Amino acid sequence: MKLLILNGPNLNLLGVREPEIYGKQNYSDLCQLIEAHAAELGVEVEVRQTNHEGVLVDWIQQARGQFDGIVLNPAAYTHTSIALLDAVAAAGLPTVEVHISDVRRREAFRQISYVRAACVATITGHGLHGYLEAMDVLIHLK
Ligand code: CA2
Repeated sequence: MKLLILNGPNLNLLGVREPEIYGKQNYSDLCQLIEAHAAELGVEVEVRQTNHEGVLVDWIQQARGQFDGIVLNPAAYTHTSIALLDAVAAAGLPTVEVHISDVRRREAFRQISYVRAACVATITGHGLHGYLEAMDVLIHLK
């Protein structure tokens, strides 16, 4: 089994600013946590981050036939992007939406998630551990 972990804009800044919202661990720590969990689960994993919406769309399209599931933190594009919703729906791969912070307890504009409609689950507010929980969800689907 091979999982694709996708991160949207500004998540490369983890640990650099706003530790009260996103924690003190940085993006490299996140990658290491994911890779260690993948090794425990005995699955392959690829972790990517981009600041560009179209790049996320390209990666989701290309995942079909290459990966068995996607963990997606679209960051701010969660709240704006119908293109990502369409890409996830078209890819036909089980996709779990993850948010580090608890978006349900934040601003009104963060209450909308377009991509959620095409996802098999959403994990929000569990910090970096949410990515590991999302991987667990995907491996138990098969
Ligand atoms: O809680 C999450 O994971 C979010 O997807 C993070 C996004 C935010 O727009 C979503 O509403 C919720 C923001 C990612 C930016 O991350 C930063 C981390 C450290 C410093 C600055 C930004």
